[in-house]
Amino acid sequence: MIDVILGLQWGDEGKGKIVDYFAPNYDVIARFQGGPNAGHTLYVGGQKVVLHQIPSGIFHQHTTNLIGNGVVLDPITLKKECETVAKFGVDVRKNLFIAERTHLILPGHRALDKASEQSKGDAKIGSTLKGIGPTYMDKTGRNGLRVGDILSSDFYERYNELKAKHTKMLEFYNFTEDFSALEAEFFEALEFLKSLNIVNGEYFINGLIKEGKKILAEGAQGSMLDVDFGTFPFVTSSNTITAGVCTGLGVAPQHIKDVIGITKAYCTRVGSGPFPTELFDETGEALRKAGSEFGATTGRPRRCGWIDLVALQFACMINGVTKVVMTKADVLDTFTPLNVCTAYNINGKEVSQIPFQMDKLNITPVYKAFDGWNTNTSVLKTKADLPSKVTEYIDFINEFVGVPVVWLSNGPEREQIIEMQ
Ligand code: 2SA
Ligand code: MG
Repeated sequence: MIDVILGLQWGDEGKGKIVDYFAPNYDVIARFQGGPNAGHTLYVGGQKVVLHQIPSGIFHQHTTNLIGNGVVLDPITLKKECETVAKFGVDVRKNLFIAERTHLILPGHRALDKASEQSKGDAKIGSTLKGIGPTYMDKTGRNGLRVGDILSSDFYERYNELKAKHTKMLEFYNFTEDFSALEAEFFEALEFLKSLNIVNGEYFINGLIKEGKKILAEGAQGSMLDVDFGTFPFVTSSNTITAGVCTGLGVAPQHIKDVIGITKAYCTRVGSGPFPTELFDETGEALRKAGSEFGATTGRPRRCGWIDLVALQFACMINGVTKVVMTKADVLDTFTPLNVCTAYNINGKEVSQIPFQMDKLNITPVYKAFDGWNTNTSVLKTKADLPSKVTEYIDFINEFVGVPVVWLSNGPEREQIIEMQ
Protein backbone atom coordinates (compact mmCIF):
# COMPACT_ATOMS: atom_id res chain seq x y z
CA MET A 1 0.00 0.00 0.00
CA ILE A 2 1.32 3.40 -1.02
CA ASP A 3 0.11 6.84 0.00
CA VAL A 4 1.42 9.89 -1.80
CA ILE A 5 2.20 13.34 -0.49
CA LEU A 6 2.69 16.03 -3.08
CA GLY A 7 2.47 19.76 -3.63
CA LEU A 8 -0.59 21.23 -5.34
CA GLN A 9 0.90 24.62 -6.20
CA TRP A 10 4.31 25.75 -7.49
CA GLY A 11 6.31 24.00 -4.78
CA ASP A 12 7.21 25.07 -1.24
CA GLU A 13 3.84 24.06 0.17
CA GLY A 14 5.56 22.63 3.24
CA LYS A 15 6.03 19.04 2.07
CA GLY A 16 9.07 18.49 4.29
CA LYS A 17 7.22 19.21 7.51
CA ILE A 18 4.15 17.23 6.51
CA VAL A 19 6.13 14.17 5.41
CA ASP A 20 8.09 14.33 8.65
CA TYR A 21 4.79 14.57 10.58
CA PHE A 22 3.28 11.52 8.87
CA ALA A 23 6.52 9.53 8.74
CA PRO A 24 5.87 7.60 12.00
CA ASN A 25 2.80 6.01 10.33
CA TYR A 26 4.92 4.56 7.52
CA ASP A 27 7.67 1.99 7.13
CA VAL A 28 9.13 3.49 3.98
CA ILE A 29 9.49 7.02 2.59
CA ALA A 30 10.39 7.19 -1.10
CA ARG A 31 11.31 10.08 -3.37
CA PHE A 32 10.14 9.47 -6.95
CA GLN A 33 11.17 12.56 -8.96
CA GLY A 34 13.14 15.77 -8.90
CA GLY A 35 16.55 16.19 -7.41
CA PRO A 36 18.57 18.71 -5.46
CA ASN A 37 16.29 21.48 -6.80
CA ALA A 38 13.98 20.43 -3.96
CA GLY A 39 14.34 22.02 -0.57
CA HIS A 40 12.37 20.24 2.13
CA THR A 41 12.61 22.04 5.43
CA LEU A 42 12.28 20.12 8.69
CA TYR A 43 12.84 20.99 12.30
CA VAL A 44 14.68 18.34 14.27
CA GLY A 45 14.79 19.03 17.97
CA GLY A 46 14.15 22.69 17.23
CA GLN A 47 16.97 22.83 14.69
CA LYS A 48 16.26 23.65 11.06
CA VAL A 49 17.44 21.16 8.45
CA VAL A 50 16.88 21.48 4.70
CA LEU A 51 16.91 18.24 2.71
CA HIS A 52 17.46 18.25 -1.04
CA GLN A 53 18.10 14.65 -2.05
CA ILE A 54 17.38 12.50 0.96
CA PRO A 55 13.73 11.59 1.73
CA SER A 56 12.23 13.44 4.68
CA GLY A 57 11.81 10.25 6.74
CA ILE A 58 15.55 10.03 7.43
CA PHE A 59 15.32 11.26 11.02
CA HIS A 60 12.97 8.44 11.99
CA GLN A 61 15.14 5.54 13.01
CA HIS A 62 12.74 2.81 11.92
CA THR A 63 11.93 4.27 8.53
CA THR A 64 13.44 2.97 5.32
CA ASN A 65 14.22 5.80 2.90
CA LEU A 66 14.41 5.17 -0.82
CA ILE A 67 15.69 7.43 -3.59
CA GLY A 68 13.77 6.07 -6.57
CA ASN A 69 14.78 5.75 -10.21
CA GLY A 70 12.71 8.80 -11.20
CA VAL A 71 14.96 11.08 -9.15
CA VAL A 72 18.07 12.74 -10.56
CA LEU A 73 20.91 12.42 -8.11
CA ASP A 74 23.79 14.78 -7.52
CA PRO A 75 26.43 12.74 -5.68
CA ILE A 76 28.12 15.88 -4.35
CA THR A 77 24.92 17.16 -2.76
CA LEU A 78 24.09 13.70 -1.47
CA LYS A 79 27.46 13.31 0.23
CA LYS A 80 27.15 16.70 1.94
CA GLU A 81 23.64 15.90 3.05
CA CYS A 82 24.67 12.53 4.45
CA GLU A 83 27.33 14.34 6.48
CA THR A 84 24.71 16.79 7.77
CA VAL A 85 22.26 14.11 8.90
CA ALA A 86 25.12 12.15 10.48
CA LYS A 87 25.52 15.06 12.90
CA PHE A 88 22.03 14.23 14.15
CA GLY A 89 23.08 10.64 14.76
CA VAL A 90 21.61 9.23 11.53
CA ASP A 91 23.51 6.33 10.00
CA VAL A 92 22.54 6.47 6.32
CA ARG A 93 24.00 3.03 5.73
CA LYS A 94 21.18 1.65 7.85
CA ASN A 95 18.11 3.39 6.46
CA LEU A 96 18.92 4.96 3.09
CA PHE A 97 18.62 3.04 -0.18
CA ILE A 98 19.25 4.27 -3.71
CA ALA A 99 17.79 2.76 -6.87
CA GLU A 100 20.44 1.75 -9.39
CA ARG A 101 18.39 3.18 -12.28
CA THR A 102 18.55 6.70 -10.81
CA HIS A 103 20.22 9.11 -13.23
CA LEU A 104 23.32 10.99 -12.15
CA ILE A 105 23.73 14.73 -12.33
CA LEU A 106 27.21 15.30 -13.75
CA PRO A 107 29.29 18.48 -13.49
CA GLY A 108 28.55 19.15 -17.18
CA HIS A 109 24.80 19.11 -16.47
CA ARG A 110 25.14 21.92 -13.98
CA ALA A 111 27.14 23.98 -16.48
CA LEU A 112 24.58 23.31 -19.21
CA ASP A 113 21.75 24.41 -16.95
CA LYS A 114 23.52 27.71 -16.40
CA ALA A 115 24.39 28.11 -20.07
CA SER A 116 20.82 27.41 -21.16
CA GLU A 117 19.38 29.88 -18.68
CA GLN A 118 21.88 32.58 -19.66
CA SER A 119 21.05 32.11 -23.32
CA LYS A 120 17.37 32.75 -22.61
CA GLY A 121 17.96 36.19 -21.08
CA ASP A 122 14.72 37.66 -19.74
CA ALA A 123 12.81 34.57 -20.82
CA LYS A 124 14.77 32.37 -18.40
CA ILE A 125 12.88 29.69 -16.49
CA GLY A 126 14.35 30.64 -13.15
CA SER A 127 15.96 27.23 -12.75
CA THR A 128 17.69 26.42 -9.48
CA LEU A 129 20.77 25.72 -11.69
CA LYS A 130 21.26 22.30 -10.13
CA GLY A 131 21.48 20.60 -13.52
CA ILE A 132 17.98 19.13 -13.40
CA GLY A 133 16.85 19.90 -16.98
CA PRO A 134 20.04 18.73 -18.74
CA THR A 135 20.11 15.50 -16.68
CA TYR A 136 16.53 14.61 -17.61
CA MET A 137 17.38 15.53 -21.22
CA ASP A 138 20.22 13.00 -21.17
CA LYS A 139 17.81 10.47 -19.67
CA THR A 140 15.12 10.83 -22.32
CA GLY A 141 17.83 11.38 -24.97
CA ARG A 142 19.23 7.99 -23.89
CA ASN A 143 22.70 9.22 -23.05
CA GLY A 144 22.66 9.57 -19.29
CA LEU A 145 24.64 7.69 -16.69
CA ARG A 146 22.92 5.95 -13.81
CA VAL A 147 23.87 5.10 -10.26
CA GLY A 148 24.29 1.42 -11.18
CA ASP A 149 26.81 2.41 -13.86
CA ILE A 150 29.36 3.61 -11.33
CA LEU A 151 30.02 -0.02 -10.42
CA SER A 152 31.06 -1.04 -13.92
CA SER A 153 34.58 -0.90 -15.26
CA ASP A 154 33.80 1.26 -18.29
CA PHE A 155 32.21 4.05 -16.25
CA TYR A 156 35.09 6.45 -16.66
CA GLU A 157 35.13 5.93 -20.42
CA ARG A 158 31.40 6.55 -20.71
CA TYR A 159 31.72 9.59 -18.48
CA ASN A 160 34.34 11.05 -20.78
CA GLU A 161 32.21 10.39 -23.86
CA LEU A 162 29.31 12.26 -22.33
CA LYS A 163 31.62 15.00 -21.12
CA ALA A 164 32.84 15.51 -24.68
CA LYS A 165 29.25 15.94 -25.80
CA HIS A 166 28.57 18.42 -23.02
CA THR A 167 31.68 20.39 -23.91
CA LYS A 168 30.46 20.66 -27.52
CA MET A 169 27.06 21.84 -26.35
CA LEU A 170 28.64 24.42 -24.08
CA GLU A 171 30.62 25.70 -27.05
CA PHE A 172 27.33 26.21 -28.86
CA TYR A 173 26.24 28.38 -25.95
CA ASN A 174 29.59 30.21 -25.92
CA PHE A 175 29.82 29.21 -22.30
CA THR A 176 33.38 29.43 -21.10
CA GLU A 177 33.20 28.52 -17.40
CA ASP A 178 35.27 25.38 -16.85
CA PHE A 179 33.23 22.68 -15.16
CA SER A 180 36.14 20.29 -14.76
CA ALA A 181 36.95 22.15 -11.53
CA LEU A 182 34.04 20.21 -10.03
CA GLU A 183 35.23 16.84 -11.24
CA ALA A 184 37.58 16.00 -8.36
CA GLU A 185 34.75 16.54 -5.88
CA PHE A 186 32.37 14.63 -8.12
CA PHE A 187 34.59 11.53 -8.32
CA GLU A 188 35.24 11.65 -4.61
CA ALA A 189 31.49 11.77 -4.04
CA LEU A 190 31.06 8.75 -6.35
CA GLU A 191 33.38 6.75 -4.11
CA PHE A 192 31.19 7.70 -1.18
CA LEU A 193 28.07 6.77 -3.16
CA LYS A 194 29.55 3.32 -3.79
CA SER A 195 29.67 2.77 -0.05
CA LEU A 196 25.90 3.30 0.30
CA ASN A 197 23.06 0.82 -0.27
CA ILE A 198 22.52 0.68 -4.01
CA VAL A 199 19.55 -1.54 -4.80
CA ASN A 200 17.30 -2.62 -7.61
CA GLY A 201 14.59 -0.12 -6.68
CA GLU A 202 11.63 -1.80 -8.34
CA TYR A 203 12.19 -5.25 -6.79
CA PHE A 204 13.09 -3.57 -3.52
CA ILE A 205 9.86 -1.60 -3.27
CA ASN A 206 7.59 -4.30 -4.66
CA GLY A 207 9.10 -6.70 -2.15
CA LEU A 208 8.23 -4.28 0.61
CA ILE A 209 4.68 -3.95 -0.74
CA LYS A 210 4.35 -7.75 -0.68
CA GLU A 211 5.50 -7.79 2.93
CA GLY A 212 2.62 -5.43 3.72
CA LYS A 213 4.83 -2.45 4.52
CA LYS A 214 3.30 1.01 4.48
CA ILE A 215 4.95 3.28 1.96
CA LEU A 216 4.78 7.03 1.57
CA ALA A 217 5.85 8.56 -1.74
CA GLU A 218 7.22 12.04 -1.18
CA GLY A 219 6.76 14.50 -4.04
CA ALA A 220 9.05 17.42 -4.76
CA GLN A 221 8.29 20.79 -6.39
CA GLY A 222 4.56 21.07 -7.14
CA SER A 223 1.83 20.05 -9.57
CA MET A 224 1.90 23.36 -11.42
CA LEU A 225 5.59 22.70 -12.15
CA ASP A 226 4.86 19.29 -13.73
CA VAL A 227 6.58 18.96 -17.11
CA ASP A 228 3.33 17.89 -18.80
CA PHE A 229 0.59 19.69 -16.89
CA GLY A 230 2.33 22.67 -15.35
CA THR A 231 2.79 26.15 -16.78
CA PHE A 232 5.10 24.96 -19.55
CA PRO A 233 7.81 25.99 -20.37
CA PHE A 234 8.09 27.47 -16.86
CA VAL A 235 8.18 24.09 -15.19
CA THR A 236 10.67 21.59 -13.88
CA SER A 237 11.68 18.57 -15.98
CA SER A 238 9.89 15.74 -14.16
CA ASN A 239 6.36 14.51 -13.55
CA THR A 240 5.61 15.90 -10.14
CA ILE A 241 2.07 14.47 -10.08
CA THR A 242 0.74 11.15 -8.79
CA ALA A 243 1.43 9.45 -12.13
CA GLY A 244 5.13 10.10 -11.51
CA VAL A 245 5.02 7.74 -8.53
CA CYS A 246 4.47 4.74 -10.82
CA THR A 247 7.28 5.56 -13.24
CA GLY A 248 9.56 7.02 -10.60
CA LEU A 249 9.48 3.98 -8.32
CA GLY A 250 8.36 1.09 -10.51
CA VAL A 251 5.02 0.46 -8.82
CA ALA A 252 1.60 -0.26 -10.26
CA PRO A 253 -1.19 2.32 -9.86
CA GLN A 254 -3.51 -0.05 -8.00
CA HIS A 255 -1.10 0.01 -5.03
CA ILE A 256 -1.74 3.72 -4.55
CA LYS A 257 -4.33 4.52 -1.91
CA ASP A 258 -4.44 8.05 -0.48
CA VAL A 259 -3.12 11.03 -2.37
CA ILE A 260 -2.49 13.76 0.15
CA GLY A 261 -2.19 17.11 -1.55
CA ILE A 262 -0.58 20.07 0.16
CA THR A 263 -1.52 23.67 -0.41
CA LYS A 264 -0.55 26.80 1.37
CA ALA A 265 -3.40 28.96 2.69
CA TYR A 266 -2.12 31.49 0.15
CA CYS A 267 0.19 30.98 -2.82
CA THR A 268 3.85 31.42 -3.74
CA ARG A 269 6.07 30.83 -6.71
CA VAL A 270 9.83 31.01 -7.06
CA GLY A 271 11.34 31.38 -10.53
CA SER A 272 9.63 32.79 -13.61
CA GLY A 273 6.30 32.04 -15.22
CA PRO A 274 2.61 32.78 -14.88
CA PHE A 275 1.12 33.38 -11.45
CA PRO A 276 -2.30 35.02 -11.87
CA THR A 277 -2.89 35.85 -8.20
CA GLU A 278 0.55 37.35 -7.59
CA LEU A 279 0.54 40.52 -5.49
CA PHE A 280 2.97 43.27 -6.41
CA ASP A 281 1.92 45.58 -3.59
CA GLU A 282 2.64 45.84 0.11
CA THR A 283 0.29 42.93 0.88
CA GLY A 284 2.54 40.68 -1.22
CA GLU A 285 5.56 42.03 0.59
CA ALA A 286 3.86 41.48 3.96
CA LEU A 287 3.04 37.88 3.02
CA ARG A 288 6.68 37.25 2.09
CA LYS A 289 7.77 38.64 5.42
CA ALA A 290 5.14 36.89 7.55
CA GLY A 291 5.69 33.58 5.77
CA SER A 292 9.52 33.86 5.48
CA GLU A 293 9.09 33.19 1.79
CA PHE A 294 12.61 32.63 0.53
CA GLY A 295 13.79 29.65 -1.53
CA ALA A 296 15.02 26.83 0.70
CA THR A 297 17.64 25.84 -1.88
CA THR A 298 18.63 29.12 -3.48
CA GLY A 299 17.48 31.72 -0.94
CA ARG A 300 15.61 33.57 -3.69
CA PRO A 301 12.65 35.69 -2.52
CA ARG A 302 9.43 33.91 -3.44
CA ARG A 303 6.66 35.70 -5.28
CA CYS A 304 3.53 35.82 -3.10
CA GLY A 305 -0.20 36.10 -3.72
CA TRP A 306 -3.67 34.84 -2.86
CA ILE A 307 -4.79 31.25 -3.06
CA ASP A 308 -5.82 30.23 -6.59
CA LEU A 309 -8.72 27.79 -6.57
CA VAL A 310 -8.75 27.38 -10.36
CA ALA A 311 -5.22 25.98 -10.13
CA LEU A 312 -5.99 24.07 -6.94
CA GLN A 313 -9.05 22.36 -8.40
CA PHE A 314 -6.99 21.45 -11.50
CA ALA A 315 -4.22 20.00 -9.34
CA CYS A 316 -6.69 17.95 -7.30
CA MET A 317 -8.17 16.60 -10.55
CA ILE A 318 -4.94 15.48 -12.24
CA ASN A 319 -3.56 13.99 -9.05
CA GLY A 320 -6.68 12.27 -7.76
CA VAL A 321 -6.21 13.99 -4.42
CA THR A 322 -8.22 12.35 -1.62
CA LYS A 323 -7.18 14.59 1.28
CA VAL A 324 -5.80 18.08 1.48
CA VAL A 325 -3.38 19.53 4.01
CA MET A 326 -3.46 23.30 4.26
CA THR A 327 -0.21 24.77 5.53
CA LYS A 328 0.88 28.15 6.83
CA ALA A 329 -2.67 29.13 7.79
CA ASP A 330 -1.16 31.11 10.68
CA VAL A 331 0.66 33.35 8.19
CA LEU A 332 -2.74 34.84 7.31
CA ASP A 333 -3.52 35.64 10.97
CA THR A 334 -3.12 39.40 10.60
CA PHE A 335 -4.39 39.83 7.05
CA THR A 336 -7.82 41.15 6.12
CA PRO A 337 -9.60 40.86 3.79
CA LEU A 338 -8.48 37.52 2.39
CA ASN A 339 -9.01 37.02 -1.30
CA VAL A 340 -9.68 33.67 -2.91
CA CYS A 341 -9.44 33.35 -6.70
CA THR A 342 -12.49 31.54 -8.08
CA ALA A 343 -12.05 32.16 -11.82
CA TYR A 344 -9.85 33.88 -14.37
CA ASN A 345 -11.03 36.80 -16.43
CA ILE A 346 -9.42 36.51 -19.86
CA ASN A 347 -10.36 39.23 -22.35
CA GLY A 348 -13.63 39.90 -20.56
CA LYS A 349 -14.57 36.22 -20.35
CA GLU A 350 -14.74 34.30 -17.09
CA VAL A 351 -12.85 31.05 -17.30
CA SER A 352 -12.80 28.30 -14.68
CA GLN A 353 -10.23 26.02 -16.35
CA ILE A 354 -6.47 26.25 -16.63
CA PRO A 355 -5.78 27.56 -20.15
CA PHE A 356 -3.20 26.10 -22.54
CA GLN A 357 -0.57 28.83 -22.45
CA MET A 358 -1.08 30.90 -19.36
CA ASP A 359 2.08 32.90 -20.02
CA LYS A 360 0.70 34.27 -23.28
CA LEU A 361 -2.59 35.48 -21.80
CA ASN A 362 -3.64 38.51 -19.88
CA ILE A 363 -5.32 36.96 -16.87
CA THR A 364 -7.15 38.95 -14.21
CA PRO A 365 -8.20 36.87 -11.23
CA VAL A 366 -11.82 36.96 -10.08
CA TYR A 367 -11.84 37.09 -6.29
CA LYS A 368 -14.21 36.29 -3.50
CA ALA A 369 -13.26 38.22 -0.37
CA PHE A 370 -13.33 36.80 3.17
CA ASP A 371 -12.93 38.64 6.45
CA GLY A 372 -9.64 37.87 8.14
CA TRP A 373 -9.70 36.22 11.56
CA ASN A 374 -7.26 38.46 13.37
CA THR A 375 -6.35 35.77 15.88
CA ASN A 376 -3.05 34.12 16.72
CA THR A 377 -3.91 30.65 15.41
CA SER A 378 -0.38 29.28 15.84
CA VAL A 379 -1.12 28.38 19.47
CA LEU A 380 -4.42 26.59 18.79
CA LYS A 381 -4.66 22.81 19.07
CA THR A 382 -8.07 21.62 17.90
CA LYS A 383 -10.69 22.43 15.32
CA ALA A 384 -13.00 23.63 18.10
CA ASP A 385 -10.43 26.31 19.05
CA LEU A 386 -10.44 27.83 15.56
CA PRO A 387 -12.28 31.10 14.97
CA SER A 388 -15.35 30.58 12.76
CA LYS A 389 -13.77 32.84 10.12
CA VAL A 390 -11.05 30.22 9.62
CA THR A 391 -13.57 27.43 9.15
CA GLU A 392 -15.62 29.57 6.77
CA TYR A 393 -12.51 30.14 4.63
CA ILE A 394 -11.69 26.43 4.62
CA ASP A 395 -15.26 25.24 4.07
CA PHE A 396 -15.49 27.38 0.97
CA ILE A 397 -12.27 25.85 -0.39
CA ASN A 398 -13.45 22.31 0.43
CA GLU A 399 -16.66 22.88 -1.45
CA PHE A 400 -14.93 24.52 -4.43
CA VAL A 401 -12.25 21.90 -5.05
CA GLY A 402 -14.40 18.97 -3.94
CA VAL A 403 -11.74 17.51 -1.64
CA PRO A 404 -11.67 18.17 2.11
CA VAL A 405 -8.92 19.92 4.01
CA VAL A 406 -8.25 17.23 6.60
CA TRP A 407 -5.30 18.85 8.35
CA LEU A 408 -4.45 22.45 8.99
CA SER A 409 -0.81 23.24 9.69
CA ASN A 410 -0.45 26.32 11.87
CA GLY A 411 3.31 26.68 12.33
CA PRO A 412 6.63 25.07 11.44
CA GLU A 413 6.84 22.69 14.41
CA ARG A 414 5.73 19.06 14.18
CA GLU A 415 3.09 19.63 16.87
CA GLN A 416 1.53 22.58 15.08
CA ILE A 417 -1.11 20.74 13.10
CA ILE A 418 -4.87 20.58 13.62
CA GLU A 419 -7.10 17.70 12.57
CA MET A 420 -10.13 19.07 10.80
CA GLN A 421 -12.27 15.92 10.71
P1 2SA B 1 14.69 23.48 -12.07
O1 2SA B 1 15.75 23.81 -11.07
O2 2SA B 1 15.24 23.40 -13.46
O3 2SA B 1 13.86 22.32 -11.70
O4 2SA B 1 13.73 24.78 -12.10
C1 2SA B 1 12.63 24.83 -12.99
C2 2SA B 1 11.47 25.57 -12.35
O5 2SA B 1 11.01 24.82 -11.21
C3 2SA B 1 11.06 25.63 -10.07
N1 2SA B 1 11.50 24.88 -8.90
C4 2SA B 1 11.05 25.09 -7.66
N2 2SA B 1 10.04 25.85 -7.22
C5 2SA B 1 9.85 25.88 -5.87
N3 2SA B 1 10.65 25.23 -4.97
C6 2SA B 1 11.67 24.48 -5.41
N4 2SA B 1 12.62 24.06 -4.56
C7 2SA B 1 13.44 25.04 -3.79
C8 2SA B 1 12.72 25.41 -2.52
C9 2SA B 1 13.70 26.24 -4.69
C10 2SA B 1 14.65 27.32 -4.20
O6 2SA B 1 12.26 24.50 -1.87
O7 2SA B 1 12.59 26.58 -2.16
O8 2SA B 1 15.31 27.24 -3.17
O9 2SA B 1 14.75 28.34 -4.94
C11 2SA B 1 11.88 24.34 -6.80
N5 2SA B 1 12.75 23.64 -7.54
C12 2SA B 1 12.51 23.97 -8.82
C13 2SA B 1 12.11 26.70 -10.38
O10 2SA B 1 11.95 27.85 -9.59
C14 2SA B 1 11.85 26.95 -11.83
O11 2SA B 1 10.76 27.82 -11.98
MG1 MG C 1 10.70 23.75 -1.09
